[in-house]
Amino acid sequence: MAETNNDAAAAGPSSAPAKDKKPITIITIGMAGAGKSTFVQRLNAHLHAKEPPSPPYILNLDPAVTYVPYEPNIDIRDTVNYQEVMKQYNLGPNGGILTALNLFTTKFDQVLDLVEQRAESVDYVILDTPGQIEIFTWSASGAIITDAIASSLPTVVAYIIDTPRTTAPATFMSNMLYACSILYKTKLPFILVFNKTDVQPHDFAIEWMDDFEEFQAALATHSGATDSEGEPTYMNSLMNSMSLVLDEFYKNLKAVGVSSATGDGFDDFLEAVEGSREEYERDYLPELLKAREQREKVLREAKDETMARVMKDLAIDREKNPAGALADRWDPDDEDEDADDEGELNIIDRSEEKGPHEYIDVTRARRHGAEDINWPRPG
Ligand SMILES: Nc1nc2c(ncn2[C@@H]2O[C@H](COP(=O)(O)OP(=O)(O)OP(=O)(O)O)[C@@H](O)[C@H]2O)c(=O)[nH]1
Ligand SMILES: [Mg+2]
Repeated sequence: MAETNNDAAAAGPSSAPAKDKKPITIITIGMAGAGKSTFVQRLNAHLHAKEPPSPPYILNLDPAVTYVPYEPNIDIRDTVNYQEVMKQYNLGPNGGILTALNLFTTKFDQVLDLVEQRAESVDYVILDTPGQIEIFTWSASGAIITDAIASSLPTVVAYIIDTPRTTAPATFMSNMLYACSILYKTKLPFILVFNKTDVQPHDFAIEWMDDFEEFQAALATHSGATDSEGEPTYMNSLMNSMSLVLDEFYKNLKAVGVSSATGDGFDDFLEAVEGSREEYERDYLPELLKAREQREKVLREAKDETMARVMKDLAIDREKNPAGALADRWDPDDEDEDADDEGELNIIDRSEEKGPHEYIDVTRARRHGAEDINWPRPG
């Protein structure tokens, strides 16, 4: 059953008291099948059931999904037809999703306008991203969407993890490394959401994150930890060392366990989101403003420097050759017929070169009509 999120209920002025806080954006990211869409559905239901209800504003950014278990306020599928994009651009499924997302991103200013119009009446804006994680996390459009939204509203990344599928130490580590790469790429507040806790409780993960020795112990007992001579395998030593590095990364994160199936843990998740708002305002926002100011300063300086260099060059020229400077005036009467040819780039378009059958037949060339030469034939 789709959760209803109709416009009248969502964000109506009566549904939420006047508030001074901006809404917070939750970007759900996670491996294919981790439960992102189910998570968004459950979060939507949870927020509707709150006292007072707080219906969120939901964006579906997955162009290839056939069914979403909630009713999004903005759906990428209304703007781009992914099947058509595949056909038109001759693409496979991933290229199709990526191109559809790129096309949608070109209209993202309109999306932001719509979101900003609701800023007074909603507390949460939720983004559901495409199934293939890298399409969002490693594409220009994913970065543009993330930056655009994060520079206008407090934003947090909810990294959804398929807990039952991450119980093996090596899988756990690769999932955490992926999370780490997204954290460093977006620099946004980050919540690790261990989903599907109804199937597999997430305490093992919390233990491994709190104490790297626990993780190393799990690693040592896992099959394939030692080679035939009883020495730790190369992979095992590598993971051992990496667990020390990740220890630092875990300290900057919040981790919660939820079940999108039963609704367990969603209050904890919302609490972590509130903490992330503070983190955004404390860490991200000042950096964002600083980066913006820096960018403007660099542009201003580059412009001033270029102008100064041009003026200096001009002054040197005039000093060296005062007469030249006087003569160096543009005179419209002095225009040369051939002047246009000077400085012209001679780029050759090889596709326009003549083919063998198009060469002039010199045996038929005539300098004037009366000329009649008999070209001797060889032999
Ligand atoms: N038991 C259990 N199953 C879940 C939970 N969350 C999601 N699932 C199941 O996991 C599968 C994938 O869920 P989706 O929500 O489609 O996952 P997704 O990450 O959006 O998937 P893609 O967008 O296709 O990558 C579905 O069969 C869900 O029913 C949960 O908390 N518990
Ligand atoms: Mg999905």
